[in-house]
Amino acid sequence: MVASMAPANESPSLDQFWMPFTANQHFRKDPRMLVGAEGMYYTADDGHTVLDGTAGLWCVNAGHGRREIADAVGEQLRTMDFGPTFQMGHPLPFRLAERLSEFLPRGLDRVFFTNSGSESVDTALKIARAYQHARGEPGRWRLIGRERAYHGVNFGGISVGGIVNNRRRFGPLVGGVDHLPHTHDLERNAFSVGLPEHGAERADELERLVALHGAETIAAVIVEPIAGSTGVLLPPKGYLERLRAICDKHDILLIFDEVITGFGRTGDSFAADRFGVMPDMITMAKGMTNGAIPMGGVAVRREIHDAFMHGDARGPGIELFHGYTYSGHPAACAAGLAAMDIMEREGLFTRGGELEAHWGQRAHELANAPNVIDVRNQGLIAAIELAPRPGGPGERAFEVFRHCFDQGLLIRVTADIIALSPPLIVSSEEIDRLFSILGEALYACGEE
Ligand code: PXG
Repeated sequence: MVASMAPANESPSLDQFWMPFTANQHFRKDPRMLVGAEGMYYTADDGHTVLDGTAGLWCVNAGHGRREIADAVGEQLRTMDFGPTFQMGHPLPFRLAERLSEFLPRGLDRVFFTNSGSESVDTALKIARAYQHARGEPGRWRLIGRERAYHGVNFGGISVGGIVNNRRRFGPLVGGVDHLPHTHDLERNAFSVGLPEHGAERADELERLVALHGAETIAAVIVEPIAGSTGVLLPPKGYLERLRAICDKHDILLIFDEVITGFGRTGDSFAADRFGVMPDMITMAKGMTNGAIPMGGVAVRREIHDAFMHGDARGPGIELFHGYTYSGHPAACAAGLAAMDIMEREGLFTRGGELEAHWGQRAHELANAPNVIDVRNQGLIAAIELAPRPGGPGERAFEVFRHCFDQGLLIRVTADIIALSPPLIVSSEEIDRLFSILGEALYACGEE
């Protein structure tokens, strides 16, 4: 027998898999393994159940183990496992794009498929630059991102992103990029319920960048409506509106990265709807297939798409030289279609809004727990920010994470910020349970 063919129930070697965004050496000494998932719960390898406070990694919005998705994927793989989408077609991506357009903001109904959020971001940035060429403004190539932004890990995404660790060892990055300041302001906005009051004026920094670089050199601005990965940074009231107005004034495209905020997370289908601000493109992934099969996409305003569609429709000339082998993969599309059916049927696009008051109240009850310096919430998202331990940033939150896991709750931590984003099927009782375990953990880890 080949050595690697160990029986499935035997613990695997931890040596070969290079884990993403993980302290690999630390993990090997203290592994945390999940082996099953159903509804709101994971099962760990020692058999204990873990309430999923993070919808996996912000992706399992309709809860785990949805049979409908598994069946649709299985059936599709048996019918046609793979079909090319380069100069060929199969019905599923057409069907899924049409279905998505029912939930996307009006007018953003042309969809390019990718396999992840990172690919969606790089695709959107490329479409932005190519669009400026297509409409006769090739000088507009500059891309504006924002500090503390996460736009995935590909070169375009880390270039417009604003997380120093994601950038510092990978240079040189994509050229022609500048950044807006982030909007996180604990001095003025700590413990805001819902969107913070102060900071809309930070959008005016875009005017400064326009003055510095010239509007005629700027293709697009990309922001997360709510920055998720860097710890749930909410847009101050009026901020996104102002950004939209400045982009309009200078004819600059506005891209919302909705990889996290899409598919019901904020209490509406997309944050664009929740906040009533329409971007020109939306990047998406994660909840699109309920996390079951990797898939992403870029929704594009129709006029942007149409700007590429000139020329001779009878010829085989390619309008956009971009695409992935798996753009519109049949199994991913089948998962996406089934996920959209579930989301619609169970009212999950708006459930986050219905639960927001209870959710927010429970989150804010932790305001007085040890070391808590901020609590913030929106839709079914919350963050509890802790004061870093002097000399040991990130340690406190990681201890809380470890404690919660042992007590049967999965949370996400980034530096000393705890981020919460449960599946949208969560019940009121499960919300109470989640915050009760977290509260106990904050007290248990807060005694020093
Ligand atoms: N854009 C945004 C806004 C994201 O949040 C990506 C792009 C990249 O997606 P892919 O599919 O390439 O990973 C993301 C991903 C966390 C966490 O715990 C967040 C993400 C991924 C993993 C963990 O906050 N966001």
